[in-house]
Amino acid sequence: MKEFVISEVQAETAVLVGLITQTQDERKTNEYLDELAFLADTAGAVVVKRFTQRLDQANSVTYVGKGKLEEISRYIREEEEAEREVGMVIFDDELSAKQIRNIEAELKVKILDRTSLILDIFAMRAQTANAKTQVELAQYRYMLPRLQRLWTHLERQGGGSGAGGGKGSVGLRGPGETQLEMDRRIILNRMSLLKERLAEIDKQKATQRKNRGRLIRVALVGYTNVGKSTLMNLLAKSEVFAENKLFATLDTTVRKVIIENLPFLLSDTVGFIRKLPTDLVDSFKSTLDEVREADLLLHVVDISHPDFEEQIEVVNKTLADIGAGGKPMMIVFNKIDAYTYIQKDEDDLTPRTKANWTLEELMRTWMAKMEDNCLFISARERTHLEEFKQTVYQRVKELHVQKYPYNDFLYQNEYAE
Ligand SMILES: Nc1nc2c(ncn2[C@@H]2O[C@H](COP(=O)(O)OP(=O)(O)OP(=O)(O)O)[C@@H](O)[C@H]2O)c(=O)[nH]1
Ligand SMILES: [Mg+2]
Repeated sequence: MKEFVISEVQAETAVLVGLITQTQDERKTNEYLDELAFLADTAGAVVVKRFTQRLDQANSVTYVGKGKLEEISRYIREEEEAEREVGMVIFDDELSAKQIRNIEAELKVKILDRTSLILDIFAMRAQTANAKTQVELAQYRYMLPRLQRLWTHLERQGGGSGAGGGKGSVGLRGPGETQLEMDRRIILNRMSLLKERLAEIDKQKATQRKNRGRLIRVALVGYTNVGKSTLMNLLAKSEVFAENKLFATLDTTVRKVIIENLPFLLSDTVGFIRKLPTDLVDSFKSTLDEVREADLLLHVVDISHPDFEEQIEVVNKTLADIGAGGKPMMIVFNKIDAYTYIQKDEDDLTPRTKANWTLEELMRTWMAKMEDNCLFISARERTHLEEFKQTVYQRVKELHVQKYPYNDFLYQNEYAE
């Protein structure tokens, strides 16, 4: 009879706020807010309203202008009167302690920004000791300069349920009350303890990696939700958690994969996203070591996403930031089954844009650009999977022969030339 029970717990509602600036036009802002809504959804909140404002740059005191803040405040009060309480307001950019304090004083609801929302999802997703330690450290890094507001904030709202607990409400998951009642000094001590613990884990991981033998290491990298884990599951016959939520994978999984006679190591790792602060990326150092030490990167791209080209850039930039730029890389365009384009009428004389390109046109362009160093597949429909495997086989074999010239377990077979 379970289906007739109406849950008493209502999802928390969220209002999103973003800016249209000189460097971020309206279309871009809307895309960012779509992504922010997806993040909110992943965290378990329902977006009920979006506010945007044109400003040259963010207001240093209140992020949006005074008038806009009042407009948001009015909206929240009206919703309250109609008994639709707004649970939180989420800002698309990282807010300073000052901005949070001022905005909270005016809006009187929970205030989150993109970073704290992502951290919240990370806390919810963290499974392994390594991931949990990394998330906790990242949360303290975020909190430390904002400690003042967290004190007052928590007195009113009550704490979360412990790092990685996964319970509690959006934005308050993570280090719980008792930990937050510590002063700055104690938090700093805690941070150095976490760092020591991570250094210990790093050492263990480095030893593990050394003991893996003479195998080529391939890493799946890419934007979040592009299908890395799905591909990993297909290749490694493993069971890595994959779903249509952001940051389904937080810790790295490494599997031994054998294509024909050739064994190699394949790792699946955390996805990247826009506006991810560098120090947050730094917190995931040991997770990202796998990427840093890989011999070959398979950069997975969701070709059905309208913004996939910007996502490619974000991933490339993040790779460079973590010191993994310049590695041998292949682009794997995934989700070709979901690719759509706008067909133009013959009498439509407006210039064609990329939105009008057929999959074939897009494929031709990218193959020219990447000098054939790219593939087009659908992990879901298993389209071109065999070609994909063959190409990976060839690339891994080349690298293997280069790196381990005296290894003799490779022998002729149908895949080899
Ligand atoms: N239409 C379509 N969907 C796909 C394809 N491959 C994966 N997906 C879906 O895309 C979503 C994300 O897949 P994941 O494998 O979890 O993606 P990921 O890159 O590991 O994501 P994170 O771990 O969150 O960074 C899931 O709902 C998959 O079912 C594909 O070829 N076509
Ligand atoms: Mg994944």
